[in-house]
Amino acid sequence: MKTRFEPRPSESTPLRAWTGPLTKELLQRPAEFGLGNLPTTRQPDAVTEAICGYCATGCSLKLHLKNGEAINLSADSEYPVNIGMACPKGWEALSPLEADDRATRPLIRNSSGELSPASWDEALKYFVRTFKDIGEQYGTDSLAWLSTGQIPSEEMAYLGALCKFGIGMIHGDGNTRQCMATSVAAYKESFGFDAPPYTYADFEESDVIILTGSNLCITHPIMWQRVMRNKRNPKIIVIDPRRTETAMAATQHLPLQPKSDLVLFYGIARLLIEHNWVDQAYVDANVKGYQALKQFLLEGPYDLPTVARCSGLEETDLFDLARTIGSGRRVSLWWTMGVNQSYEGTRVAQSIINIALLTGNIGKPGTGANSITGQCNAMGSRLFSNSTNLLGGHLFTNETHRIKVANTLGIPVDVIPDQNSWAYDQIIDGIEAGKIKALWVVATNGAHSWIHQNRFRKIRKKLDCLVVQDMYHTTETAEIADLVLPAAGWGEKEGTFINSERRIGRIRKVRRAPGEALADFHIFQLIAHYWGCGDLFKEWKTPEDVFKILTRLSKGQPCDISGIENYAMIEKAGGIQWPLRDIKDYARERRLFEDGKFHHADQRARLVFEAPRTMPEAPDNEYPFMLLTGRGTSSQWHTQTRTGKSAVLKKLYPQGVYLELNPSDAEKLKVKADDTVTIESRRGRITAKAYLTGSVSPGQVFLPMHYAMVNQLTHNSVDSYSRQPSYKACAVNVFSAKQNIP
Ligand SMILES: Nc1nc2c(c(=O)[nH]1)N[C@H]1C(S)=C(S)[C@@H](COP(=O)(O)OP(=O)(O)OC[C@H]3O[C@@H](n4cnc5c(=O)[nH]c(N)nc54)[C@H](O)[C@@H]3O)O[C@H]1N2
Ligand SMILES: Nc1nc2c(c(=O)[nH]1)N[C@H]1C(S)=C(S)[C@@H](COP(=O)(O)OP(=O)(O)OC[C@H]3O[C@@H](n4cnc5c(=O)[nH]c(N)nc54)[C@H](O)[C@@H]3O)O[C@H]1N2
Ligand code: SF4
Ligand SMILES: [Mo]
Repeated sequence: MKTRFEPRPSESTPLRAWTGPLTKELLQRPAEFGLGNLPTTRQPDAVTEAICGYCATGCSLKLHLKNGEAINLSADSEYPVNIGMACPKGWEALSPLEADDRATRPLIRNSSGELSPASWDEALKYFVRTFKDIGEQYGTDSLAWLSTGQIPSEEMAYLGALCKFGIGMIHGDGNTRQCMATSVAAYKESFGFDAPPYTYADFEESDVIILTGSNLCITHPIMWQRVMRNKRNPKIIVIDPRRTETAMAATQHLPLQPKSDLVLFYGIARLLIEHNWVDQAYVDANVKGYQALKQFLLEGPYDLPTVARCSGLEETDLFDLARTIGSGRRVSLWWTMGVNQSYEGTRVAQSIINIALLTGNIGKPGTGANSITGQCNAMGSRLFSNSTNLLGGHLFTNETHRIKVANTLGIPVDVIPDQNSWAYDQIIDGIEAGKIKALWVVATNGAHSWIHQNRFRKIRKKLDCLVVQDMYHTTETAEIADLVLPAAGWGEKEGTFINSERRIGRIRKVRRAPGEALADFHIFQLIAHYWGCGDLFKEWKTPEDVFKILTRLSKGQPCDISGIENYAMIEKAGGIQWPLRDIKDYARERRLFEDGKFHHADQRARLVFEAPRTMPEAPDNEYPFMLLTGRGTSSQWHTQTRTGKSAVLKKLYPQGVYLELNPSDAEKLKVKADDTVTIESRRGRITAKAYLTGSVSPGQVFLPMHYAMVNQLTHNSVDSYSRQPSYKACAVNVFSAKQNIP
C-alpha cells in the first residue's frame, strides 16, 4: 500500500559540512578546512540523527550534541528500521572515535624502514609521484585499489571515479567481494539486476521464516528484533551446521552437513514439483526455465534418500520442510554468509531464489528470496563504487552505458574504461605475477580479513607501493604500508549509506576528526587536485553535490533514485528505499516485484541451476576436521579495529581466540575445557583456547574471524561466478598442546 509522502517530525538541526572548494592552497589555512574546528551548527545543543556505521541493518541513532559535538547517543524511536532499538555496537558507536591509536598525521615509510610523520603536502606529493612513476613505467593497469562497504556512497563514487576516470586505473575492487559478491552474481542472473526484493516488514509478516547460513541474533540483532515482533506465530527454521544462538531461538534447527545446501535445496525443489506444491500460474506468467529445471531435478540424484544422506538430515525433516514451504501462505527465505562464502555460493543462492519463484513467494508481504547484506554501505558499494560496475549499476562493457555516464558527468567518454576490473583475488594474483605494482587500500584491513594470510603477506612484498587510508595507524594492513593516510571515521563526516532493504539514510559530522585526519571525501578531492585531474570533478564539491550526481546517474536504471531531490528529503522521510523515480511512489516500506515483472528484457525471472561440485578441500585422514569461521558475538566487528577500542564492548566478548570443539572430539583428543589447542591446516598453524560445546557437530570446529591469526588457516578458493572466497570450509587438524605435533 502506497502512502503519501509525509515528512516525519524531526527536532534535528543538520550540521553544516565544510563546503568550499578544496585546493592545495587551503592546506596552508587549516582553519578553513575544518581542521581544528568543530562543525558549525545553528543550534549547538541539539539532537541530530545518523545511521549506524556498522552493519547493514542501518539503524538510526540520535546524537545528543553539546557545543555542536556529540556527547552521547540513543536509539531513534521514529525510524522505520529500528523503532527505538540498537545493539551494543550501535550504543557504543562514539567510543572508538576517541582511541589512542587514531591516525592523526600522514605517515611515510622512511629510508630506515619506519613509518614517520609527514605533512599532507608531502604525503600527497609522495602519492602522486609514486603512482605516476609506476604508471609510466608499467602502465596504469599496474595500479589498483581495494575499498570497502563502510564509507558513504558519495565517497565510494568519488574514489571509483578518481581512480578510473582521473588516474586511469582499470582494476579496483572492495571488501564487498568477501561478503556480497555471491548475492550480486545470483540476483543479476536470476532477476536481471542486483535487486534484493524485501523490506524489513517482511520479517513481521511471514508465516514461515527460513534462515540459511545466517546467525541473525548476533550478526543483525535488530533484524532479529523485527522477527520477534511478528504476530503471526511464525515457524522459524534455521539451516546451519552449527547450533547457533539463532538456531537455539528458532522453532526448528536443521543442522545440515557443511556445504550440502545445494543438494538440499534441489531436493526440496524436487519434492515441491513431485507433490504439486508449485504455484504453476505464477511460474507460467513470470518465470523462465521451468521445464529444464524439472528435468534436471527429476533425472538427477535429488531423490529424498540421496538428499538425506548428503545433507545428514532426516528424510522426515526434509519432507516436512518441503511441505511447510509448499503449503505455507507467506514464506520468506533469507540467507547470509553460510551461503555466500562458498565455492558454489552463487548456485546455492539461486537454488534458494528458485524455491521462492516456484512457490510464488515473492513480491507479496512476508515473502521473498532475501539476501541479508553485511556492512553498513555494502549496497552503496554494489551500486556506486565504480569498481566492478560502472557508476549506478551500469556496465563498463556497454557503449550506450559509457556514453550515458560520460554525458551525465560532463566528462569525455574515452576516460571510461571499456573493460571490466579484476576481482579482489585476481588483483592479489596480479600482484604475485608482477602485474600490479601499486595498491591503494581504503577502509578495509586485508592483512587480517583476506583468505590464506601467509600468502597474502608474502605477496605484499612484491608491491612497489602500498597506500593504506584508515582511521587507525595500527591496523594489520596500515602497519605494512609505505604510506598511511589518516581518515576521519563515521560521525566525523557527511554522506549516505544504503541498508540491506535498499533504504538510503544519512550520516553526519557530529565530531571533529583528531589531529589532521580528513574525511575520505576530502582526501579524494586533494588527490584529484594534486594529480591534476581536478577539472573532472568541478561539480563534486560536497557530498550532497555528489549525491545529486548519483541520483542523475541512476535515472532509468532499476535503482533509479532520481525522485530524491536532496538530503533534506531523505531526513524528512526517515530514509528512502530505492527505487524512487517520483515522490508519488513513496511509501515508508516498499518491496520489489509486486507486479511479477523482473529486470530481464522479457521481464521474466530465470530458474538457474547446475550440478553440485566437489569441495575444494574436504577433510581427509591427515586433516580430519572441517573448519567453519564466522562472527563470534554481537559486540565484535570484523578485524576489531573499532569494537576493540570500546571498554564496554570489551567486557562482552572473550579477549583471546577460542576454538569451538564438540565434547566427543575433545575426549578423543584428550582436550579439556580451556586447554590450549593447536589447529593446523595445509597453510598454517595457530593456537587457541578450547571451548567445548555441543553447538558444533563432531568432526567440525569453529573459529571466530575477529582474531587476526584465523585466516592463516583458511583455503584460497573462490566461487567461479562471484569470485567470493570460501571462508567457511577447509580441512584442519586439532592437537592438544600436550600431544607431540608431527
Ligand atoms: N556482531 C557482528 N555483526 C556483523 C558483523 C560482525 O563482524 N560482527 N559483520 C557484518 C557482515 S560484513 C556480514 S557479511 C554479516 C555476516 O552475517 P552471518 O552470515 O550471519 O555471519 P557468519 O557468522 O559469518 O555466518 C553465518 C553462519 O553460516 C554458517 N555456515 C557455515 N558453513 C555453512 C554451510 O555450508 N551452510 C550453511 N547453511 N551455513 C553455514 C556458520 O555456522 C554461521 O553460523 O554480519 C554482519 N554483522
Ligand atoms: N575467516 C573469515 N574471514 C572473513 C570473513 C569470515 O566470515 N571468515 N568474513 C569476510 C567478510 S563478510 C567481510 S565484510 C570482511 C571484513 O574485512 P575488513 O573490511 O578487512 O574488516 P574491517 O575490520 O571492517 O575493516 C575496515 C577497516 O576500515 C577502517 N575504517 C572504518 N571506517 C573508516 C572510514 O570511514 N574511512 C577509512 N578510511 N577507514 C575506515 C577500519 O579502521 C578498518 O581498518 O572480512 C572477511 N573475512
Ligand atoms: S544492528 Fe547493526 S545497524 Fe543496528 S545498532 Fe547494531 S550494528 Fe548498528
Ligand atoms: Mo561481510
